[in-house]
Amino acid sequence: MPTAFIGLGSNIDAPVKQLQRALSALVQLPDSCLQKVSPFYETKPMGDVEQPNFINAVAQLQTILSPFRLLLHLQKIEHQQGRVRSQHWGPRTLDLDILCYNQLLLKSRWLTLPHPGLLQRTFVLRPFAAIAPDWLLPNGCSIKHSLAKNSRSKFKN
Ligand code: ROI
Repeated sequence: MPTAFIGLGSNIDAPVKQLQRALSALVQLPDSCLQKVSPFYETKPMGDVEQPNFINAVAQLQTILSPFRLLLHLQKIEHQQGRVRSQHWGPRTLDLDILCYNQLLLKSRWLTLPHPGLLQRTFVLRPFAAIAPDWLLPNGCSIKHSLAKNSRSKFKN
């Protein structure tokens, strides 16, 4: 079965509860099995918008849903938890991103895999490394190595 990693983030309306509720929804996804969940991390907001700190985590899922089916399910969960797409890079009740789907490289209008911001975002790499340090990205680099490189980089969040 393919393995997918999902990034979770929230910074309004009780963020920890939002992530817990999202994880219950992930448990109930069809044709899928939630395998691991990272600790929750409080992180400084990336971007120039003044807003509350985020709670971020990463979940590992085994699934036979295609990446696009999985994306539709995640969007439904975001919607059920009150996500409205308002301000660009502004606060959000729940963000669910597919970070990786096996070693798949994909560029489409709806979905880019791995997630295009993955290597720049410490708030994603740190929880990812907590559950799957040796996971290999399509570029051949492990998550723990990517995190180490990110920590040395000036262009990070
Ligand atoms: N910043 C942090 N720390 N965590 C996020 O999940 C997050 N998500 C976003 C923006 C607003 C870009 N900043 C973030 O969408």
